[in-house]
Amino acid sequence: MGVVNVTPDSFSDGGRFLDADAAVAHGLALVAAGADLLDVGGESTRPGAAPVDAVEERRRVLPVVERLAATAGVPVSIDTTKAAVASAAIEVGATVVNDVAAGSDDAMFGTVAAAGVGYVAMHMLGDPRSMQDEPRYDDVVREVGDVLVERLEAARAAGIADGALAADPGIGFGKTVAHNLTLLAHLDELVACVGVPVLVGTSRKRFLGAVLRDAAGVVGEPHPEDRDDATLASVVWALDAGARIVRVHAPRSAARAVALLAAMRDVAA
Ligand code: PMM
Repeated sequence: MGVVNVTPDSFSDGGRFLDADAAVAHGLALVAAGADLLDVGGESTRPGAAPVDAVEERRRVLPVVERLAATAGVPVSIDTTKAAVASAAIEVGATVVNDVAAGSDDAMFGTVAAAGVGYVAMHMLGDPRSMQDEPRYDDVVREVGDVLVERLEAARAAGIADGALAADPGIGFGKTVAHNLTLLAHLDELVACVGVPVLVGTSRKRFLGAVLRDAAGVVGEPHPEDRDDATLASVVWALDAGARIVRVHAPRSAARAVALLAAMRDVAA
């Protein structure tokens, strides 16, 4: 899954693709680099980010979703927590809703069920304004798994087909560096627990910078765009643990890792 952020303030690429033409060109470049799915978002979820209203979010994303859905040749997902934005994006061609709030908008599950599109439920502790204020868990793997199972059950009860669902532990969303590493270390358990395809988004995130800060040959914390090699290591780990979708800013190396793992699995089978 390649990331197309149409936002002024995303942590890694904020402001670069705010113009629709630039966002569409970027989406097409991600497909050329190997993305099988494009995720278009119009509201930054970086820690402390200010919320965006539905009118502004639709203004940002709809032209991009419409043009990519018509021309990219891969499915387009809409990264939104708002049913009104999801519904408008579906009308112009989105076939997956990527919801980092996992149905906190009461109308979300009904909207997705009525449209018959795919749905990703992601775990977040709190909301982007407060999620990094000392997040606490007794057992992060079990608690994230329990919330996801409950959200998936609610989604099914609202009429979303089982085959349309995916789940995501929400790396960086209300988690410390240790929580993120623990979730990845035990990702195989989460995969077994949720029973639907798992999506993982580690790309360029701060926990990678925090780990690299102390690593050999690195001076200081690398900037987001200098975290792609660490992203690749986490992507390979996640895929090997059973993740089915990886959400990345630079899909070329991830697509090659997918191909290599598939070849090795064929031989191992
Ligand atoms: N991360 C971000 C945004 N949306 N969606 C899912 N399902 N999983 C994620 O980990 C995720 C997401 C934040 O990254 P960005 O600001 O670079 O898009």
